[in-house]
Amino acid sequence: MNNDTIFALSSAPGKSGVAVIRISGNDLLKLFKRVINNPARAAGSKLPRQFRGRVIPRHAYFTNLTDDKGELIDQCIAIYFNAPYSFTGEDIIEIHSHGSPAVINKIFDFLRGFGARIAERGEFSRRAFYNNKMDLTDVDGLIALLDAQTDKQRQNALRSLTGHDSKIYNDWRNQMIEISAYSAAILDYDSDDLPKNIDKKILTQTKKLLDEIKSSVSGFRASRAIQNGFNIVLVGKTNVGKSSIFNKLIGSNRAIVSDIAGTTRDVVSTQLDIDGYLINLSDTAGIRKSRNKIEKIGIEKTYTEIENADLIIHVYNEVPKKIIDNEITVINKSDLLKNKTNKKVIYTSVKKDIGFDRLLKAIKQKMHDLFGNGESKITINERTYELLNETIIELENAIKKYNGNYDIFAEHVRRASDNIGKILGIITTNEIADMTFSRLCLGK
Ligand SMILES: Nc1nc2c(ncn2[C@@H]2O[C@H](COP(=O)(O)OP(=O)(O)OP(=O)(O)O)[C@@H](O)[C@H]2O)c(=O)[nH]1
Ligand SMILES: [Mg+2]
Repeated sequence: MNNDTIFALSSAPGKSGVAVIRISGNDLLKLFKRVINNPARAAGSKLPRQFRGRVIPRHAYFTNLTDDKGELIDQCIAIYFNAPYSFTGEDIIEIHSHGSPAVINKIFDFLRGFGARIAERGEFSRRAFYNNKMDLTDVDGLIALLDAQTDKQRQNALRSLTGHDSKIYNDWRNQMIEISAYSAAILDYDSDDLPKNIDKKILTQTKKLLDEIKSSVSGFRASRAIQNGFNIVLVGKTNVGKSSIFNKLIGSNRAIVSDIAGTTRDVVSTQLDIDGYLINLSDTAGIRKSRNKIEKIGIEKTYTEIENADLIIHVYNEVPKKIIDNEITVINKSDLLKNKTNKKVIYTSVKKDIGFDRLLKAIKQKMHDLFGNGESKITINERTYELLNETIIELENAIKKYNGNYDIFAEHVRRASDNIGKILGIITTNEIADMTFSRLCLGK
C-alpha cells in the first residue's frame, strides 16, 4: 500500500465558517513545524511562547500560515496527531482555516509544495483499515453515518462504527474456528485426550450459532428499511383521492389532483421522517382497465411499486368486500358516506380533514410491527447480507453432513468462518475493500 502524504478537505466544499483540511502521511513532524513556525496571537491574549522545537501532539496551535515567499495565506489552527494515535494510524495534521475556496486552494498549493497529493475517495479510511484502526464493518458504519438522515439511521450507524457489530462477528468467527479445530482434533487425537462429549458439544454449539445468525439475518428487511427508507405506496382505483391523501400526508401540493379519472400517470414520490424513520411515500396511477397507452404504462409502474412496497395504503370510496390483512384500508371521501361503522378500515376525508390522525397512527403501528420485532442486533447491508447467507448455507451443510464425517464437518465450518472473516475484512480480496471504500466521500 502507498503511504505517501495525502491531503483532502474534510469539511463540506464551498464557503463556510471553518474548513478542515486533513493531511496523513508517514512522518509529518517537519511539515507541522513549518505550518506553526509563525505563531499568531488570539484577540486579547499574549503571543504564545515561541515554539521551541518540541511539538505537543493534539494541541491546538494558532498560526499565521505563510507561503514560500513569506506571504500570509491565512490564520489557522493546526493540530498534530502522532502515529499511531490518529484516525489513519499514520501521522495526521489538521489545519482549520477560514472556509473560503481561495484560502483552501492556497493551502492545497502549499501542501503540494511539500510533495503531498490530494487523497482519493475513501483513502483515509483505507489507510485506517490497513493499519488495523478499523475493520470493514466499522467502515460500513462510517459510510452509513455520513449518509444518515434520520435519528434511527444515526443510532444504527454509530452502533456499527463504534465496534458493536465487529464484536459480534468476531465472537461468531472465534466460535467457528474453535468448533472446526475441535472437529479436526477428534480425527487426530484419542477421545481421552479431548474434553468429554466434545462431539455432541460442537454439534449443539453449531446449531446454536446457526439459529443466532439466522435470526439476525431475518432482521435484514428492517435494517434495510432503516437505511434506505420504509416504502409506503398509495394504491387504489382512479379518482378515489390517492393524490389528495398524498398531498395531505406530506403537507404540500406535490401531486396533481383533479376530478378526471386517470389524472396520475407517473409515480410521484417523496421522503418524509416519521418518528425518526425515513419514509419513501409514493402516489401511483389509479388502477382501471385503460386503452390509453400512457395510462397503461402508469398502471404497470403501479404494480412495480406494489412489489417493492413495505406497506400498502389501499384507498377506496366504500368498504370493499375483501379487506387485505397486511394493508391499511382507507375509505376516503367519507364526507359523502352515511354509514361509517366498519372497525377494520380508516374513514378519511381530505375535504373535511377527517381521519388523518388515525391514518398516521396506523402507519406508525405497521412500522413498529416491522422494526420492533425484526430489528436485528447487527446492521446488515447488501454486502454483509450475501456473506451471512453463505455462512448459513455452510453451517447447514456442516450439520447435514455431520454423521461422523468430522473432516467434512470441519471444512464447512471453516468456510463459514471465512465468510465472517470477509465481512470483517480479515480475509479480504481487493474487490471487497475497493467496493467499500469507493462508497466514501473525499476527505474520509
Ligand atoms: N368529497 C370529497 N372529494 C374528494 C376527497 N378527496 C379527494 N376528493 C376529490 O376527488 C377527486 C379525485 O382526487 P384525486 O386525489 O385526484 O384522486 P386520485 O385517486 O389520485 O385519482 P387518479 O390519479 O386519477 O387515480 C378530486 O376532485 C378531489 O378534489 C374527499 O375526501 N371528499
Ligand atoms: Mg392521482
